[in-house]
Amino acid sequence: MTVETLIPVAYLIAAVTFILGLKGLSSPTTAVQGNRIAAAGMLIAVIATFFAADVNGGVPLILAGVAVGGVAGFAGARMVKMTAMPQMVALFNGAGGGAAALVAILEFARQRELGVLEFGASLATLLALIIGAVSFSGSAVAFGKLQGLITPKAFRYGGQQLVTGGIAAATALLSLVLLAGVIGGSFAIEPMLLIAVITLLALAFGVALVMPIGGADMPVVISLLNAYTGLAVAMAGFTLNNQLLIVAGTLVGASGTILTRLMSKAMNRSLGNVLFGAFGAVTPAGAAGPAAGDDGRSIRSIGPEDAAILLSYAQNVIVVPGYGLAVAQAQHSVRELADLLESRGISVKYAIHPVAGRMPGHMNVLLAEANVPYDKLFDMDQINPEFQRADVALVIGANDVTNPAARSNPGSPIYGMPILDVDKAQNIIVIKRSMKPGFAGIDNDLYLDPKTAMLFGDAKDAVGKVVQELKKTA
Ligand code: TAP
Repeated sequence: MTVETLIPVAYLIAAVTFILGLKGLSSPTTAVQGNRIAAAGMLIAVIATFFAADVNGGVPLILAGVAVGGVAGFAGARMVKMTAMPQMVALFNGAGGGAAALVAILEFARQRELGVLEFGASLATLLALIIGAVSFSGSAVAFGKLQGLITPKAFRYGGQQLVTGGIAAATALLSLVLLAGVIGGSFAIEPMLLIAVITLLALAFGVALVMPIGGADMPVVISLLNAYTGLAVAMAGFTLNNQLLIVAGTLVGASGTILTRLMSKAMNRSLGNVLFGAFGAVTPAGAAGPAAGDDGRSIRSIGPEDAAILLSYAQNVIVVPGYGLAVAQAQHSVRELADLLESRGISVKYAIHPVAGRMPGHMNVLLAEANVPYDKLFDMDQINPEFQRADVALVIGANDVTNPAARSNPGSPIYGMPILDVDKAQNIIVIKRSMKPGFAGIDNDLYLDPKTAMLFGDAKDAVGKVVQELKKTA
């Protein structure tokens, strides 16, 4: 028995750990463990690959690549702010797609040189190349939009769909020409030239696909591109005859697809609407209701002292965290506030909207960081019936996910998106810095509700002041 015969066994173990890891990631209580299991599996897979016969001479180069990539990935992951995580995921994801495309190009060139090109493998190689290149350039645009390097607004022009469709059609046509050459054994056009043009077209298609999508939809797009990368990697697995790549790529493709569907569903949108619709592209002033004061209603602003009094008279408080809580890093102050209220016999629960923040599970991760017990976190469906019994709904840096226009205004871009029924609470305190809209760019009628009191300020600072005021009343 040679070491090489053990490689499939190592790959099998790795594949099992990936599945167990994914299972672990499905709950906050087991997520860290799931991540570790999958990472251990990946280590096994990487080590096993070094013993593959065809890696022979390349070990020093691979080690150099691992060192450069490892250091960059490690430093990036340590330095990135939680709020910039979607960009980071886009970047890593794009790198995966790009890698699959490069493998495809090199493998096609190698097989051609050896004269062993055949239809099945070439088809897989082409798919890895095209999907990988689309994912690479699409992810780069998504990164640029979220990082503010290019406009986060939807970029549109007349005849856009025709141009995008033309790029797709040209890619498909040249791919057919290439495959016909593989089948016939002779090429009308130099195949590596065809590969180069197909690569450029696929890169252009990725750009054309993501540019018309508004910033608010970017997390969904990143999840979709993630699924593409998985598919590209699986195809590269067929090309290289590597079972682990096929399994890992398929897992990424499937989980990315499921996540994309879940996110679209939470926003009550079809994937087609995300990709070709207008959400995040339009910011019609007042589309979600009158601007402050338009119809005689006015904003009621309070200070930390009033907020503390309101909270101290409550029996049931529901905290509604949103993106602003993440920006302010207010999770520890919120925990302190909740502890204080609970020590006085007040019930505190957290309402978690599936797309609160900027990435799936954003609020869960933040609150877990402050050791908020998981059993105090409630999904939208669980908590919504409880709002009418809540004495105070304390909205901290959340906006779109509380906007009643989603229920009542068919003209609103977020109409139909399920929201947290904050407006049903007896009293509402909203902590945010200004009257500026959230990510969807629309006004929030909740702020004009007579039951709503606005506590303007940075979330961490404002919650800290409320805690101080509460302590005075002890
Ligand atoms: P948003 O609607 O984006 O609102 C966040 C609010 O936080 C803003 O109105 C902002 O108002 C406030 N804020 C910002 N910095 C703050 C600070 N330092 N202190 C206090 N407040 C601060 O957030 P949301 O309610 O969480 O909704 C998430 C949005 O992202 C939705 O539109 C959702 O569809 C979209 N989205 C999310 C996801 C995922 S997976 N989470 C995916 C796709 C899309 P001020 O500027 O006035 O402070």
